[in-house]
Amino acid sequence: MTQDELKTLVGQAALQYVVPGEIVGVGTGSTVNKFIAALATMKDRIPGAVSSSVASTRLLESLGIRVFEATEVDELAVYIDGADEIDGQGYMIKGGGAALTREKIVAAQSRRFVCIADESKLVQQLGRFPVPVEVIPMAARRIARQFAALGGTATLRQKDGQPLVTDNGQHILDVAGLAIADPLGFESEVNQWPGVVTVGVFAHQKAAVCLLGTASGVRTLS
Ligand code: ABF
Repeated sequence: MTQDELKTLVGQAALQYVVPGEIVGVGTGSTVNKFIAALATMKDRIPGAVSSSVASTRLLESLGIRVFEATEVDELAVYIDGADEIDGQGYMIKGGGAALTREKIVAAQSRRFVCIADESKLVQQLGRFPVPVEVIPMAARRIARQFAALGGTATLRQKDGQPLVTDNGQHILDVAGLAIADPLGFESEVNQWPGVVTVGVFAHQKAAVCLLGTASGVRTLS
């Protein structure tokens, strides 16, 4: 099976976690796009979705799925999103799609995080994928030096020759060279650095379930 077919497989498998009658939290990325396409087949059984990005909102609405603001909803039963890396405990690196801040907010609002990914995303230890960190621009250089002290190399993410600007008007550092042995501790520490908006390690908001697309079908890690 191609990677695209594996994404379709887990996107469809995630439908079983959607609670009829309840608003569903929806993430961002190419795997989630497959889930959104599958979700359209049951759109009459849910009131709608809370979305983590402008891109997902557009796709949801184009398929006739109503999108609610996060502020209109108290709690979500489930949040379904992809990852750049996930380990056997459900800890993840996210943010390759630049939507990490809203993703973490919607994840925190949800009782259950269901991660959907192809098997290439499963790792023993987080850190091979550069960790995205959304930062306030005026703090970016100092934060890069703080990562250097931890052995990481931070690069300001660019788009069309300019620093990428997130949906929240901030910048992103991609930090390579970190071997993250303690995801909870790492997330807590970096969260305290002034100017950090969101660190792309999701340990406090880890996945309760991961649907992993493999050549032999969907493997469920929980
Ligand atoms: C989002 O999309 C991100 O947090 C992660 O960066 C990315 C995964 O994208 P894809 O499914 O396209 O690999 O979930």
